[in-house]
Amino acid sequence: MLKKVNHIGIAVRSIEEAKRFYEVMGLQVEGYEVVEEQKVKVAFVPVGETRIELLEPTSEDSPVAKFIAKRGEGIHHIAFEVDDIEKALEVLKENGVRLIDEEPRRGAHGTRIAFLHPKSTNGVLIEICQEG
Ligand code: CMX
Repeated sequence: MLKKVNHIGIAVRSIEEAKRFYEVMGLQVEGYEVVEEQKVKVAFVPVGETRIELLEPTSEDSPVAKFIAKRGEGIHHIAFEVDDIEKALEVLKENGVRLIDEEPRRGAHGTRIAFLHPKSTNGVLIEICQEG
């Protein structure tokens, strides 16, 4: 069902400040996009066949701002890529995994995404995503 880790989301106060570290490591920060409905600005840092996704809140009531206020900057979620997100959600639900999103929503760069509840996933926010 899962193809690969599509990206690892890291909550940061400022992408502009955070990106220096990745550039020092020889990586390129690209793909800036504001996902308005989730109140986040994202940027991608490709590395091998996966990516780091930097997440910066666009307002104080952004879920990512709340995450940073509660826990500080750090790993926010891990996104697994699937071919068929509806099927993946169906299988997860059938097997008792609690879903935050029953239906896929829009993610960055034309992806369709859904979050699983951290209570079902050992405290880690897991995203399921489908490209295109
Ligand atoms: N890590 C661990 N636990 C988390 C968490 C995180 N990053 N985010 C939320 N939780 C926990 C909460 O503490 C809460 O726990 P309790 O029920 O024990 O209080 C529970 O999960 C539910 O959280 P919530 O905020 O009450 O639930 P919502 O339905 O309001 O929102 C979520 C959940 C994950 C969608 C939201 O918090 C969030 O992070 N939204 C931003 C998502 C994002 O990163 N979007 C950009 C994606 C772009 C892309 O990848 O393409």
